[in-house]
Amino acid sequence: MEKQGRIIKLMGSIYTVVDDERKKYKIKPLGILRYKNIQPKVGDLVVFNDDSIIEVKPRMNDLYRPMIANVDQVLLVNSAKKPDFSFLLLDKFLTLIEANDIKPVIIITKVDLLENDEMKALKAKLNYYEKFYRVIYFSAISEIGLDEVVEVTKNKVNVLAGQTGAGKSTLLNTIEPTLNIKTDEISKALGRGKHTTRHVELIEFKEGYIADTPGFSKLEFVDYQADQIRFYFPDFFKLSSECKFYECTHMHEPGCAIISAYQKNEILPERYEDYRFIYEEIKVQKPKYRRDEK
Ligand SMILES: Nc1nc2c(ncn2[C@@H]2O[C@H](COP(=O)(O)OP(=O)(O)OP(=O)(O)O)[C@@H](O)[C@H]2O)c(=O)[nH]1
Ligand SMILES: [Mg+2]
Ligand SMILES: [Zn+2]
Repeated sequence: MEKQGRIIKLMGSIYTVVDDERKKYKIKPLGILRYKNIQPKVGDLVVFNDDSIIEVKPRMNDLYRPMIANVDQVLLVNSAKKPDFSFLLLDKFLTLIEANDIKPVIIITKVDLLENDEMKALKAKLNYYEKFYRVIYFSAISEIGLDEVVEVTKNKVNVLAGQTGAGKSTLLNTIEPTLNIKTDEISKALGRGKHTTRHVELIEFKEGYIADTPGFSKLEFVDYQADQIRFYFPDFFKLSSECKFYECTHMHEPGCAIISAYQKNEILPERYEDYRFIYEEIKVQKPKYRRDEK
C-alpha cells in the first residue's frame, strides 16, 4: 500500500521515512528515480511503500549545504562572545538564507558571557533587525530565552545554522536534553578536528523537526551575482522603490535611497557596510570557483 511521508535521515543508501503516525521505515528509492535523475534528500515529502520510495514531491525549497529540503525556517545561531559577535557574519548568513527563500530566526547565544553594558549595546544595534526578523537572546547556562526558542520552533521544520562553536548543538541539547548531541568539549577530548556535528538528520521535536548542522568556518557565495544581493536585504528592498534608478545597486548611483538613509543613520551602519562588503566580494570572485561552471 502506498503511503505519504517525510525523509528524516540518510545513512549510506538507506533512507529513513516517517509516515503521518510517526512510524519509521528504512527503505531505498526505486531504480526508476535514479534513472530520472531524482535524488531524494532529507526533508523530502515522498510517496512510498514498505520497500521503496516511489515518488518525490516538488520541493518548497532546497538547500545545498546542508543537503536538506522543505525547510520552514533556519535558526541562525550567533554567539555573543567566544567567538565574538560579528555583524558581517550575521549579514552573510542572512543573505544566504534569504537567497534560498527561507525564513531566518536570529538567535544570539552565550549571552551569559556579556556584561550588562555590553548586552545593552548589542541589543541597541540588533534592534534594527527586529523590524524584519525575530531576534531571540539565549543562554544555555542561565536558560534565558529557552521558552522563546521552544515556542518559535514547534510544529515546524527547523534547521540550525551558524559559525562553528556558536553553540548550535548545545542549544539543541538545552531545549531537549534527551537528545544528548555531541558538543565541542567531547570532540576536543577525542582530539578530533573543529567540527563536532557531521551528518544531517531531522530530529523529531515538539510536533515538528529540527536539524543540527556542522558550523561553517567560511561562507562562500559561489552561486550568486553581486547584482542579486540587493533582493536578499528585505530592509533595502522596501526602500529601493525610492531610488532614482530602477536597477539601482545601492553602491554608487545618484539618488539612491539606501545610500541616503545610510548617511542619515536610518540604516544600521554595519548593515550597509556589510552589504557593500558582500557585493565587492562577489564582484572580485573568480568565475572558475563558481559551482555551476566546474
Ligand atoms: N557560556 C556559554 N557557553 C556556551 C553556550 N552555548 C554553548 N557554549 C559552549 O560553546 C562551545 C561550542 O558549543 P557547540 O554547541 O559545540 O557549538 P556548535 O555550534 O554546535 O559547533 P559546531 O558543531 O562545530 O558547528 C562549547 O564549549 C559549549 O559549552 C552558552 O549559552 N553559554
Ligand atoms: Mg555542533
Ligand atoms: Zn539605491
